[in-house]
Amino acid sequence: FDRRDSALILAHILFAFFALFLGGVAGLLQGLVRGGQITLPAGIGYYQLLTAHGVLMALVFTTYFIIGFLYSGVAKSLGGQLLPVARSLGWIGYALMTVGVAVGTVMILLNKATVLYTFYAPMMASPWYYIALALVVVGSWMSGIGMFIQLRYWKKTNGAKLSPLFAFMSVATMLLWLIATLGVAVEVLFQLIPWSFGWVETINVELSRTLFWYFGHPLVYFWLLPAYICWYIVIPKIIGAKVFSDALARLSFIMFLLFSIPVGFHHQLTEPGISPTWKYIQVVLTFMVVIPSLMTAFSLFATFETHGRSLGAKGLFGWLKKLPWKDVRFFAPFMGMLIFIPAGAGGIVNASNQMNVVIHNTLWVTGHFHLTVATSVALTFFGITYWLIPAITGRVLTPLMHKMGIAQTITWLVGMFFMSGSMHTVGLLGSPRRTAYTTYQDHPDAILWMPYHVVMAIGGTILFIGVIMMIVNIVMLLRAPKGYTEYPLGEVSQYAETTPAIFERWGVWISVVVVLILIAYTVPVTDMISGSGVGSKGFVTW
Ligand code: HAS
Repeated sequence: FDRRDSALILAHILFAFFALFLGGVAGLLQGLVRGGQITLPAGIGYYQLLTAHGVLMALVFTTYFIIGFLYSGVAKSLGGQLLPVARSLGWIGYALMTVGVAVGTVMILLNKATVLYTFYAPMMASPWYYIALALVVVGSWMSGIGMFIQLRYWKKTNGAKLSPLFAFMSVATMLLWLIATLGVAVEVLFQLIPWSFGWVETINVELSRTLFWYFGHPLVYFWLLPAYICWYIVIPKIIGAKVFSDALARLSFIMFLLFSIPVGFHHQLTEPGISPTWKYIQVVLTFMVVIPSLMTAFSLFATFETHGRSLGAKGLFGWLKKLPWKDVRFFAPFMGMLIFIPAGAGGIVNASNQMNVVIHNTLWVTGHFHLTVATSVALTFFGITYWLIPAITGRVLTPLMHKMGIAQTITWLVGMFFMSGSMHTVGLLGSPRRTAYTTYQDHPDAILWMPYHVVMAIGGTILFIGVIMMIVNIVMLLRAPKGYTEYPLGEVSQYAETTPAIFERWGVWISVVVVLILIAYTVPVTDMISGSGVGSKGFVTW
């Protein structure tokens, strides 16, 4: 790696883990409060900590890590180093995001932005908090544009050649992010900022939630797709196999681009301000977005099985024995995959209208996203870190680091088993999410929930130990002996079909996604703006 590229990538990765540490402290404390184990000193509020935890973990850790990781793959696969303009855009993006994160965190610490990570109106934060969010979004756009420019240049110099898979996937991920963030940008710029400055007196709550979830669901795929890049391209190389199918991998990313955006209403199924017809349409599209994950599962099983059989594995699951269990680069992401099976099944429960009524706003949902983003995605990101840091800093990944990484992964899994397991269970018993410690005047139901909340706090404490272990591991990676670590990029199997050229026609896919968004949102949003929708007929809309 060019030293200037390494600096840009490392700056993103280290900032991501700094946020993980701060978010971990907030998470530990709020978990202990909710479990009734501690009371907070100095006027610090439960919801304030919950906001800090959600923002730092779900928004800051992920976004910095993803941009750093994607920049590394784009540099590696498109010419070996970044174009000066792409690198400069990366740094401009980093600076804007970091100013935004600093201002936003100060606002949360001052208790002027205690609005949780979804910042739903009519809860109001300081306008500076919303401006900070806008800076983070604009900063991330700069980095996305940097990656697009790098790919464009590569295409120009390489003619009709198929772009490298990593670059294709990175561009699809950043494109998804760009289209998705337009929704939250409109919400922040045209609704939240004017309202919080007092320039307008009222805010259309239903519209603001809709714009948020237009962004909020593709957001979860913005977290997931970089993990899929690792599963599709990096894992085959680490286990000594080939990428099962380039075409299948690209198709699944295109499907994410198409179907992850027009589905936000599945977060709003219980809201009376949207007609059932539009909810139904978006739920159908939600089930469409499950398909690329099923394709991914199929592709991964195919990779593992064909590779295992080529090494002589027998029986239905004999291939499991042929996997490199002692290699943390494999172990951590693989555990992420394994957990994604129940996590994804939980998502399908959520998306099913009748079952959503049971789980909505309960701790089940918190359990769901701690399995998806905080386990499948986070463990994959941790697994990437073990080779990425030494690869860009010219150091070796020592056998001791493999052991420490595996110990960290197991700690994480144990903590999450207790925490997310009890969240799912107590959610089904009706315990609401986003609620500080209360026994509801000793109501028998609430008393029944208490032991689960204590287990959640125990799981959260184990996870905090996992965060500390990860930070220690990073310090050790930075101090490892000088040497070489491979940047593992898999090659496509010789048996795979050739990839159709249409997969690279970005104009076609962007047009289709625009049409789908217009179909899914035009009528309900027009209703919300004009006040002629179901919400205007006497229902409360928040
Ligand atoms: Fe979700 C709520 C539906 C996936 C994150 N989700 C949330 C929230 C978050 C979140 C953060 O429909 C809370 C938002 C808030 O604060 O209110 N989700 C889904 C569906 C999927 C899904 C249908 N979610 C995710 C992912 C996330 C994430 C991924 C983060 C990264 N979710 C919902 C719904 C709600 C929701 C509703 C709203 C609930 C409410 O009412 O509030 C699907 O994409 C899932 C598809 C996944 C699969 C699994 C495929 C399995 C694979 C692994 C293969 C394993 C191998 C290893 C090969 C079908 C690819 C094998 C090894 C062996 C040894 C066997």
